[in-house]
Amino acid sequence: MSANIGVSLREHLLKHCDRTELRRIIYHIAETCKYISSILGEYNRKVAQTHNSSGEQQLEVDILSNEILMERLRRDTSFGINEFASEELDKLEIFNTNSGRYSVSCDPVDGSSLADVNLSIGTIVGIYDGPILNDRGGRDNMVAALYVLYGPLTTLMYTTKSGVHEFVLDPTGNYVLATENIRLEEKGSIYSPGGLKKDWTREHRDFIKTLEEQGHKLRYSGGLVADVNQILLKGGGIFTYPALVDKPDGKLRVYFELQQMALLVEQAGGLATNGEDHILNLSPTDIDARSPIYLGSKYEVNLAQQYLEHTVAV
Ligand code: AFP
Repeated sequence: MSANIGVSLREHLLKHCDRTELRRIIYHIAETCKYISSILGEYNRKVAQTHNSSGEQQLEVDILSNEILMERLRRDTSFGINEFASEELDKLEIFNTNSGRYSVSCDPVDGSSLADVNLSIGTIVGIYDGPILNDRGGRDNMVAALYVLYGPLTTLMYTTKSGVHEFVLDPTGNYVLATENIRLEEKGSIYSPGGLKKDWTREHRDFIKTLEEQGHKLRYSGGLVADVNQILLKGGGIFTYPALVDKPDGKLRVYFELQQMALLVEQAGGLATNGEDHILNLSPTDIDARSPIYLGSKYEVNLAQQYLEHTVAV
């Protein structure tokens, strides 16, 4: 991991992405997130009278951010985007661009319920070469993943499968490279547990107990982007939102949150599984599919797997 000051996002993309259309899509999304960042303060306490396809209460900022992202991508057909999927939409949108090569799947503002208490939230985006729903699984289907974290700083983390790189939005409104080629340690020192303890399975509870006995510190904000960002920048650890006794698929969505985070973490030398299989091997047919997630350093993810498969040496 190294700091490489002064490099712009446009320059970095030219070096790390040889696909012109893909570079333009990433840059356009990064620019759009600047605008989303500017409206968060105004709309962060306004509750909409609607619910998303998962039945969750929507906030004004969810709807507005989705509209901004979708319409700015739909308008410029030169990007060659065919499908657009969002956690805030009931169904997948087809942009009717016959030459459309790429698809975009996103959570426009993840963690929006934290906005009213000024905790960090983020936009999560995955870019696919072809349709989002197919039998290829995310590792082959996705060509880029990024998130923008709206915190004390606005930062952007991206990969086009040639490493993971962090940019900071500077006071002049430019994304400037802050950290290049982020790598996770084999074993970290923090964990994000996810879900209510009373709803954990025995295997998950035993796993978390072992992490605590080994001295891992609990770090959990309730915002996926901030919690994963901490693991990427603090050298490792594990984020988990497990299968719960009443929700065997957990809470988080495969296509809007988990594939993107899995690609970033794998590119940083980590692992992302549902406790049995790699997240990027999954190819559910339901765009709203959920999955348990164990994501982060290899030691912790593999240890979780041993507990979940009852193979841990006690
Ligand atoms: P919201 O988008 O409804 O705030 O949920 C955030 C989230 O989807 C994800 O960002 C967190 O990791 C997870 O939910 C936290 O869930 P719990 O509140 O159940 O811990």
